Amino acid sequence: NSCAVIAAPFSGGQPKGGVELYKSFFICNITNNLFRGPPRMLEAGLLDMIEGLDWKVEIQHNDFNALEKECKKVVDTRHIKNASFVSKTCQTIHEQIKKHAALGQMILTLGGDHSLGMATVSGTAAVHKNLGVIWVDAHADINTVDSTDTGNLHGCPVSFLTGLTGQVEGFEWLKPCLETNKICFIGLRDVDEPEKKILKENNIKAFSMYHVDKYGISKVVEMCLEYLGKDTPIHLSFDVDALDPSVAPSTGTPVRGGLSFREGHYICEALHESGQLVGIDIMEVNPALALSDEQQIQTINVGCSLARSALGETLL
Ligand code: DIR
Ligand code: MN
Ligand code: MN
Ligand code: MN
Repeated sequence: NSCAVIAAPFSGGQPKGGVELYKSFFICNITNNLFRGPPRMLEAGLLDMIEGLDWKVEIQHNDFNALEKECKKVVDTRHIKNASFVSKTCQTIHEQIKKHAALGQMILTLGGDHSLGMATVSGTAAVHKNLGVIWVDAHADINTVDSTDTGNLHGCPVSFLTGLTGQVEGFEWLKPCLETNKICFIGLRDVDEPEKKILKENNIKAFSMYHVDKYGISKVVEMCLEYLGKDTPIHLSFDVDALDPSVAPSTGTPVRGGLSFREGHYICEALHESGQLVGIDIMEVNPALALSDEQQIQTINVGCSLARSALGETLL
């Protein structure tokens, strides 16, 4: 069993810096001291933990600073922010993922903001035919370039993947790769009006927090698996803002009333157990937004433990 870890330090899909500080993932089994520790602590964290779960680990580092400077010169397409930077970054990550997935490797991408979902899902979809996606998020991230109010592309990846937004200038490399009946949402509670319309009109499977409360998380995951099909490869795209802010405070757009620590981990454990997982994203961990060291460590740790659960860590 081999796992490619794609480190994607990228924040161009939304306005808040810090989400590109992916290195925190590698120094995560931590105390305060360790977090502030020297670079040799790098890779002492999550990668070792994953190896401990019997994966052969291959790490793909990325640095988008030069690309960012280059893209700053490009004028934005209409009101869409950083379109060029987002597109070029996503194309790079897409190619990396396609390469690793083609080798039969499990893909774990550490964001970075959720505009990277364009890259991760399209990357695994290029290799795994008939891919299904479980998108765990407070938000539906399905705004089109016409419906987006903020112009932030982390609110749009699903409309790009499904082709609902149509071909966008500068994103020619990204072709629709996901049918609208091959995605399930879990955890929604902050969905824009146009997004609600898009979800309804396209009959997209979505379990909001209301449904999590109503059915319980195990039933919700079971319904997702049934809906997508028992033999379909599955990509889990987990935005940590799906978790309640008391569980994952250090993220760009926290929304109250989210998944508990266990509900979040249950999703990951159950999907691992299904044997259908081919890709995992842990997105929107932003160490820079914490109000305290404790919040920062808590959020980084929860990102790491979600990843471990999806990679097979069990409680017994
Ligand atoms: C909002 C917020 N729907 C937007 N989206 C967020 O900007 O399109 N996604 N926060 O994570
Ligand atoms: Mn998201
Ligand atoms: Mn979100
Ligand atoms: Mn987001």
